[in-house]
Amino acid sequence: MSGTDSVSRPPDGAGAPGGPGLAQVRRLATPIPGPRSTELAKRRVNAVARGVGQTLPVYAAAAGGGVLVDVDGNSLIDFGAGIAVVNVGNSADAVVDNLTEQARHFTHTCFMVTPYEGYVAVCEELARLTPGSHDKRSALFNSGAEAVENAVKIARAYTGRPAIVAFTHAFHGRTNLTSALTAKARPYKEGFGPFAPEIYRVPMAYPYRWPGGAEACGEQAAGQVIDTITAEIGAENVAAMVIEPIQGEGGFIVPGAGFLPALTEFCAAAGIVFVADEVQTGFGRTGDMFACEHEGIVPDLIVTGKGIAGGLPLAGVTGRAQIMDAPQVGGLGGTFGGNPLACAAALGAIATLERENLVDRARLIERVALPRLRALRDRYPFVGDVRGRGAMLALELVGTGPPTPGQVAPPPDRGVAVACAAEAHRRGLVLLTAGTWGNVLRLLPPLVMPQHLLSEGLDLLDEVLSDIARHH
Ligand code: PLZ
Repeated sequence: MSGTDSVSRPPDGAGAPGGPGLAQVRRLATPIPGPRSTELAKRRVNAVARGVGQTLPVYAAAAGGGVLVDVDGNSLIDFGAGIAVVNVGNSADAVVDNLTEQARHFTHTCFMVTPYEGYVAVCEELARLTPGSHDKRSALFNSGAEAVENAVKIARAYTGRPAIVAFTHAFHGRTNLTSALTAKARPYKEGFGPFAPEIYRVPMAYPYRWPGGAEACGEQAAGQVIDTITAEIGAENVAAMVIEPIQGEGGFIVPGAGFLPALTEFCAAAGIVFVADEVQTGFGRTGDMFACEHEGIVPDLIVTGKGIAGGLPLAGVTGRAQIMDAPQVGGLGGTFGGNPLACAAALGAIATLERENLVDRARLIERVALPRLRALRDRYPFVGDVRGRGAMLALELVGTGPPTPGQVAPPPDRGVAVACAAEAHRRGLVLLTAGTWGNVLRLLPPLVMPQHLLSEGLDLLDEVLSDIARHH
């Protein structure tokens, strides 16, 4: 049921088409959700499996810059960027131009059948942009999860070892192997097992909730990780350690100082492939091109996705040539991996990131937003922690009671996070939650978001928290 009577076109004046030219204003034309979104939600119930979640009940019609316009003509401030994907904004000019140009020439040949330049060019860009000056190779895939799986395959092929080490609060995807790497049971794992074997979980250095305190967190957690690997798993059995340099879905956890360097040093000495999952943190999001740079660490393999291609499905594994070249010829691939349209979009997105200095823009977003978030923490007792880097910032919301046994911080309060997000949505602010306990509000604006929208979004967040505080 599409065509001329489609409800997916915004009403006149709603601002379509999208892209950077879209009016950069918040505007509520109807209650959220409006009638057209409500109509689509009814169709959805009978067509889409209920297991596929949704954050906001509004249906998108156009997006660009810092706004998302729905089918009822509401223009919302976008603090989500499609979960850290449209760092360069929706329908960025260079992405659209490259995409349409490529679409006119060919849409698919399969890189494993007859290769094409775009794939090679993206791999060259990945070698140039990722940390480390060593000789690198890349392989391209369709999703972050698929790329993480391939990083594990590559590390096993290289080391001949079975075990993989992952962390508490980790998220690496929803396929069987990556579900095994992912920490949180509900909604990701419950009912979906059994999961892939030989996955071992060790503690993430989570400063806010570390029993020994934030100061000691990095060093103590690294000590525990190394001891567990050495004494219980056996370092000689471990192919790879897979870690997000700043955890995303787990709650924007920035590991305690010294944690990541201690782990890379240990892995290098033990012959363990250190895999940085930069799917959420990559491409300028944290104020560096990659989050590892801030720590001064050079991963053996780096997994990218999300922000790489301005919204087209593309992901990659990049790393040391001798590790990447360990799998036999034909051992890596897939029908669509490194699709020509996605590669063309990626080259446009990367050019945009560099031309518009969007890595610096992420730092500017931090400079503007972080002090305001800290002021919220000082004002509202249910804001327990403020953290993050660049345009990847979060508030951890907590109850006011005593810490749960074994915890140093107050108990997580998912209810208040859900209430804040829902209230933000009603006011026209796309705001996402995260966290093992679902109690984290996360800010992931497109890096191109204009200053006035960033400020207005922060004002709205403040209003929301003060409203919630009154009823709390
Ligand atoms: N690694 C660090 O953040 C995806 C997941 C959304 P895919 N994060 C958003 C959801 O609820 O499924 C992610 C990530 C990190 C891997 C992935 C997986 O990337 O492209 O979603 O497969």
